[in-house]
Amino acid sequence: KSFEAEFIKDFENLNFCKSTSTVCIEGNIGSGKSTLLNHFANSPHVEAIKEPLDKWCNLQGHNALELLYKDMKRWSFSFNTYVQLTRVQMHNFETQKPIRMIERSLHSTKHVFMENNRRTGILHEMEYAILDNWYEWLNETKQAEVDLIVYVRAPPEVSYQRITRRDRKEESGVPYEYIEALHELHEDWLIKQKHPVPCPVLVLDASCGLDDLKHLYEDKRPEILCGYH
Ligand code: DGT
Repeated sequence: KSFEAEFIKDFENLNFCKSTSTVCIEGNIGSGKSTLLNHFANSPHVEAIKEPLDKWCNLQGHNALELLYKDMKRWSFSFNTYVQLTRVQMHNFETQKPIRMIERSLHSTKHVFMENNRRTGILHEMEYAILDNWYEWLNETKQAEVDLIVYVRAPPEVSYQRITRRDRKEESGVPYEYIEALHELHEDWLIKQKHPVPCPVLVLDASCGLDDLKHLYEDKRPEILCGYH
């Protein structure tokens, strides 16, 4: 009998795991994604998984993010290769909670960052092809599944102002034109849907101040948490 009870418990746990939804938070650099993640991080329903900036800034003693911005042409391929690995780890982070909330996804690495670097010639065609082959295979083998995208949408001027204000040392040389280009790529992907969008998109207007942002996130709690609140 106890075996039976254990079996039922395991089965319920299995179903519980399977019913975890992945919500990914997309938006430009400095748009307010971390504020959203922090806002919901304490909810009992949410496993909040931030971008592993610490790993990107200390990869066996190397600051990959800093190297990227110092010389994109030299480092974009290696940086994006490593980012792809850490993204897949985020998508597949095991949790018993019903919502796995992740900051960005494998899909924005492809449709925003890789696309930008392809267009500007920062990535060689062959480097792009290698990253793209990885992306396609990871996608086909269902290692980057997403149930909802929350697009934290801010004008590029607002994102740029926030980046300047927070003064992350690695981003000190990021030009406004880069933020503008990333904004257009988010718009092409998530609003104009010029590239495949893997799930429904909830668009949030994040052009307000940071305090108002928190109110906005609170108002949208039921949608963001797929009904759990
Ligand atoms: P937030 O909270 O909206 O201000 O977001 P951030 O700026 O903390 O986070 P995010 O994802 O926009 O970017 C952190 C840094 O990493 C930023 O300098 C851009 C860079 N980054 C993030 N993902 C990728 C990627 O897939 N490829 C490349 N090349 N860079 C990336």
